[in-house]
Amino acid sequence: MDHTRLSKEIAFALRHDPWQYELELDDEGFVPVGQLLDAINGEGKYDRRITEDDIRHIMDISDKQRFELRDGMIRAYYGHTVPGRIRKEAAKPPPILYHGTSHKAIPLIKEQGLLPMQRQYVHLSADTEMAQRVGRRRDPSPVILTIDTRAAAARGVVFYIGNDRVWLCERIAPELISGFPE
Ligand code: HQG
Repeated sequence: MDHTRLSKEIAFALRHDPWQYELELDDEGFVPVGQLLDAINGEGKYDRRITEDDIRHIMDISDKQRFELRDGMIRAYYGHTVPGRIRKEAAKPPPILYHGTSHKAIPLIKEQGLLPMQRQYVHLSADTEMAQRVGRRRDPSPVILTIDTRAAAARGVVFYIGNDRVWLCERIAPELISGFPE
């Protein structure tokens, strides 16, 4: 049983293309876990039937908190590209948040600020270790930008909780970002 493949497939279904699985996300991004399992099992891609225990196992062994299981429902905590905004909980973030990105993206970020790009929200990290990890997906030696969240909030930026290490927000103007390389 390939749990990494299953985790990627569940992320794909819950973040990007629920319709392919005949699923409909509610306004917080939840679907009934039974419907998700039926859809995946219907494809017959894995060497046996997938159960809720497989999902719990993925969540236990994962390096990141990607999914939430609650009362027979499951959702992705962050990463959505589906049209129709997933409702997130606004909250007060720590004073500094981080964003790990590639050197290549820096000229445009300097000009435009951080934009959600394909996703619904800009993703920020609560600590530099997570920002490094996010940035290394795109650059072996990523740039770690820092955001003064109090200054941003004073300028009207609303922050939302993704998981315990990921925060979400709308665009961040360049003036609110520090840490650009020389
Ligand atoms: C960059 C993964 C040009 C931005 C991760 C990033 C995270 C700009 C890329 C989560 C820009 C978007 C999200 C601008 C931002 N011009 N480039 N104005 N503004 N960018 O993947 O934050 O493992 O959509 O810096 O770990 O990298 O899938 O966002 O490089 O938590 O669970 O455009 O996804 O989680 O890339 O990653 P993404 P992200 P999972």
